Parts: sequence; C-alpha cells; structure tokens
Amino acid sequence: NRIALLGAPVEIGASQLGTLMGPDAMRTAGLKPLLEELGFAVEDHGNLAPPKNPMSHDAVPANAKHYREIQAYVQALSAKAHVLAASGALPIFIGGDHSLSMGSVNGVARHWHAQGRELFVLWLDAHADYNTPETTITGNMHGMSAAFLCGEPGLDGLLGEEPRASITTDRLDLFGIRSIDKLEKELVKQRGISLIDMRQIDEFGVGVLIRRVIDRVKARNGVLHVSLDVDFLDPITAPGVGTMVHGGATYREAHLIMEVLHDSGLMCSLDVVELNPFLDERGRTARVMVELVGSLFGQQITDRPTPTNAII
Ligand code: DIR
Ligand code: MN
Ligand code: MN
Ligand code: MN
Repeated sequence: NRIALLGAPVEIGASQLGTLMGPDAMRTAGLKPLLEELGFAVEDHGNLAPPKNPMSHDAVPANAKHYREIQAYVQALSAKAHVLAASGALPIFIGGDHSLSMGSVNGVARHWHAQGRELFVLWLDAHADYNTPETTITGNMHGMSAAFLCGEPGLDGLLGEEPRASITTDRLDLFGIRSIDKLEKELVKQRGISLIDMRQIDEFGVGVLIRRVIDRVKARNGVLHVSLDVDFLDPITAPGVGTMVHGGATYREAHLIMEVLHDSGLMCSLDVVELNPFLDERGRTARVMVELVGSLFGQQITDRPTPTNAII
C-alpha cells in the first residue's frame, strides 16, 4: 500500500506555458495528506529535473516542437518510472503537459512486460493525442503521446538508449474525446483503436462504458495505467487548463469513473496532466483533481461497493 508521487514539470509540449507549476499546485491542494488519510504510505520523490547533459544523435523530426528538450526529459522520466514501478509502489506522475506520458507509460509498460503482464492504457482526455509529426497541425508534442506509445512512426529515435515498450493498439482506450484533428481521426480509425467520444457518453453513460474498458483488461489479466488529462473534464468544473473544450465530463461523471476504477483493483499507475495553475481560479482545478485522485484511491461517499453484477 505504497504510493510514489513524482512531479514531472514539463510545459513545452503544450502551446500555453504554465503546466510547469502543476505538480506543486497538486501538493498545495493536499494530495499527499488525502492519500495518507486513505491509508497509503506516500513517498514524495519531488519533481524530476531535466537531465543536465542530454546527448542525442538522432535527426530532429520536422513538426515536433522542442523535440530535443522533450526527448531528454522523456528518457529520464521513462527510466525513473521503471524504477518506481519496480519498487512495488504505485506511481503517480503529476504533470506537466501530456508529453510526459511518453516517458511515464513507457517506463511502467517496460516493468510490467518483464513481469509477464500486459499494460493497458486508459486515456481520459478531450483529445485523442494520436498525432504523429506527419499528421500534426500544431507541432505540439503533447498531441502525439498516445500515438508514440502505440509505436506510430515519426518519433522513432525519441527514447535513445532507453528501451522502448510500446503498447499494442488494442490496449489503448481513448475516453471522453471531443476534439480530434482530421488526419488524426483517420489514423485512429485505421488502427481500430477504441474511442469513446462524448456522444457515446451522453447516450450510454460513463458507468456502462468504463466497465467495458475494465472487463477487457480483466479478461486478459492485464494491469491498467490511467492517464488523466485535466481537459477530460468540462471547463466549468476544471478551468485551469490551456486547452479548454466545451462539453466535457461533469464532476460526478468523472468521480464515478474514478470510483469504479478503484473498485476494479486493476490500476497500477496514474498520470495527472495538463493542470495549468497559471490559468486556474484560486486553485479550484487543482482541488478538483486532488478530489478525483481521492476517489481513484478509495474515497467513497458511503461504503456502497460497485455491484458485481452491474447491468451492462
Ligand atoms: C491538437 C490538440 N490535437 C494538437 N491536442 C491537445 O495539438 O495536436 N491538446 N493534446 O491538449
Ligand atoms: Mn492530452
Ligand atoms: Mn523491471
Ligand atoms: Mn487534452
């Protein structure tokens, strides 16, 4: 019952600066004491600094802004993520923009692969983050992380000497999507990736849809990494984010997902990304994110468990 917190203050993967302050805002909002109250031993590993003498010899791809800096950071984070996962603690990576997941998920996937367990990834986000340098419109690398993790071409030298542990496209669930670029959409479709958009959520509800994700992981004896982008939530609930998209998950929809995920017992690691305290309203979004993490780690309204024979 150990949790390892690691701040990953990277901001150059996004167009708006400010996610650098995300990890500290989550700390100020009380992340550690809340997890301790829920019964966990929490080690805070501080914020991972960018490597001092990064060295890479691969060619810099076109249309990938700040490639060198992000490359160095992703390599360092992947190595650290691997160590944390192997330590037996459950790592929480606090961002930072979503480019950090290229490192956190890679490192964690590498660990579980060595254990003979497959890592599944639940991507809670307004965006698919499934661009490649070829499809991107903005060149922002936080829009490429899911694609990179699935082994899409275009960022092949990113990890350098750090071993790559790609996840197969059938182990990724994009969830909450409502903003996707044209070529990105085509690529996701071509790959047959599971994509739950907001319309499906409106029509069927998050309770049913999240159980489908969980059942698939369970059926294959997998473990689940949750990558939670702040913009998964509606901007009314979570305004502290650089890429607001209307029509996102409500406060309670998000909590229900967290509660059901907790009860599944499948989560092995977590990213909380894109929190931008510079754009926040007096720490409100940071607090919302901490509350969501609370539900993910067992905070409940009453002690009513998830029904085992839920109607699906
Ligand atoms: C857009 C926006 N699809 C891009 N992406 C993200 O820049 O590739 N915004 N991730 O948060
Ligand atoms: Mn994202
Ligand atoms: Mn290992
Ligand atoms: Mn997003």
